[in-house]
Amino acid sequence: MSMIKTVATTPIAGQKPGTSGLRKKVPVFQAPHYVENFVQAIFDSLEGFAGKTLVVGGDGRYFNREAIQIVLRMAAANGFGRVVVGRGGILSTPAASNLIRSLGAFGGIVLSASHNPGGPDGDFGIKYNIGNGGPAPEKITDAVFARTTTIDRYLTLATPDLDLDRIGEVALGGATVSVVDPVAAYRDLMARLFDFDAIRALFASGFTMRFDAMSAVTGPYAKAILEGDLGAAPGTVINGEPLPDFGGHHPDPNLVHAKHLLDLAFSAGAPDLCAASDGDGDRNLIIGRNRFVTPSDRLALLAANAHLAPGYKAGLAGIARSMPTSGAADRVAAKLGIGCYETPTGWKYFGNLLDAGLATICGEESAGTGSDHVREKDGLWAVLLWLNILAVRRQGVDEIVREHWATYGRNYYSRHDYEEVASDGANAMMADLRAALPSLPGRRFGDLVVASADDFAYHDPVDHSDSRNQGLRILFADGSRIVFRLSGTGTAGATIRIYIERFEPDPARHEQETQAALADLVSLAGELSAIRRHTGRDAPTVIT
Ligand code: VG1
Ligand code: CO
Repeated sequence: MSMIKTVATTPIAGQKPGTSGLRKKVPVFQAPHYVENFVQAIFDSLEGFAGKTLVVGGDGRYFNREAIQIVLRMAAANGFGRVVVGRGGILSTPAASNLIRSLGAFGGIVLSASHNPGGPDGDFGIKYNIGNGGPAPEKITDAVFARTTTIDRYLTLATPDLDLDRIGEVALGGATVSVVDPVAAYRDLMARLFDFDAIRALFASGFTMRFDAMSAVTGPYAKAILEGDLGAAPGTVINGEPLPDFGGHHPDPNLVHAKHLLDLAFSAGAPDLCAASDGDGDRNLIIGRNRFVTPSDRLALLAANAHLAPGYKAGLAGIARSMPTSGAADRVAAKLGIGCYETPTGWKYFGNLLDAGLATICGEESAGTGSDHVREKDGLWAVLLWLNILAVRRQGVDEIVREHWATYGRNYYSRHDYEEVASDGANAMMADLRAALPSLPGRRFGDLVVASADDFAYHDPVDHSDSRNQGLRILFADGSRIVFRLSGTGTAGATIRIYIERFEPDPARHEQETQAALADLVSLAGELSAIRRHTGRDAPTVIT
């Protein structure tokens, strides 16, 4: 048995987990002791894992393999009994969540910066997930951060790198490392949730699809399930090999970075469905022929139709959405007579609601949708649920969306991001706006009258914890909203997100162009925040 090494270290600044773990540029993680400090801070913040199992895997981005070797040695040195790692160091975020749950593991470490670009100058990230398979709650991330500021040593082993490409078990110090097929357990889970026979019949009837894995982690999963199990034509999955730099692309399945799919979906001879997922496999993009479906509408549509899939045939216990996500899902919950929960941004806030059986389906406007099958959002799951619904309803995406709007009304929705602005300007803008909130209710701007304005705070109904300062909301009398938030996942400067929503009940007015439908709210958002003055920017960098 190899000797455990205790290495002296000193705190390194800036190891503060954000919305979804710690995210920084790759060179930051490559600095001496940086990864080790953060991983030891995680282990020092946990209790009772001696002899237990840890799941480890990542999205295959640059530095994934190096970081995993560090984590494996440290997990063994810190006393975990078993470490389960995906072959090649690969595990999509939802597959990691599933493995933690199905193995009854103590927790897991997921190496990913999600939809952020990869490569030597790209981003990297480390996230800790707890035994329910979900992201660590604030209580733990706060403890981890506190520990990074006092840490003075970490534990590791003096052992050579392990071969991560061969499935099997190998001893590492006092622990056993199991290298497992990253796809198998996830594929079995999907087969239990969805009617694979019905989806196979859909493809056999001539249904066509394009799934872009964006050279990121979902390639192996999508090929095995869509082309393998479900009989989609070879070539349905494009960019299906995970690459360390995602082929130089930005693995974010939005209208900017997946514009080629939008163009395809609106071209002559478009496939019936265009879909994509992000770097770590937890986001989804859904575009029907001539119909883009907004992420907020995706949540509402899946919630309204989930009962058509075997895994949800008993109906939903409730629906949860992040605060900035549109209210489209609330209308579905109201019609179904089930609970509806509004949480801060970030998947970690859904965990308690799912564990307590209060919610079955959750979603965020940032293109994450998921259910109680794991404790992360799940890109391929969302695509498969769409396929199951399409297989049962035998209607096109566009027709289903229009029927939905006719039934519930349409929530016009858009997010405007101002990326990499100077932090001082962004903070000053938010501070000014926060100070102005109490003066807004009752004020009239054209047709818009402010009903209320606040800084969103969340009281968790399960563990009774409180989270404050989760976004500035301005709510109007007609149900429209403007929300301002600073991103917690960026790695350079600050990113301001402005979320704009307007509800339109009249079916005769459901075919407006989105930005046109929201124009008055967009200009009011600019006016109230003085964003030009604070950031020097004339326009957002990304509109989704
Ligand atoms: C963004 C999204 C948020 C999402 C988070 C992680 O956070 O807005 O909805 O949960 O990314 O997504 P922020 O703080 O930058 O707005 V992923 O695909 O990284 O796991
Ligand atoms: Co992601």
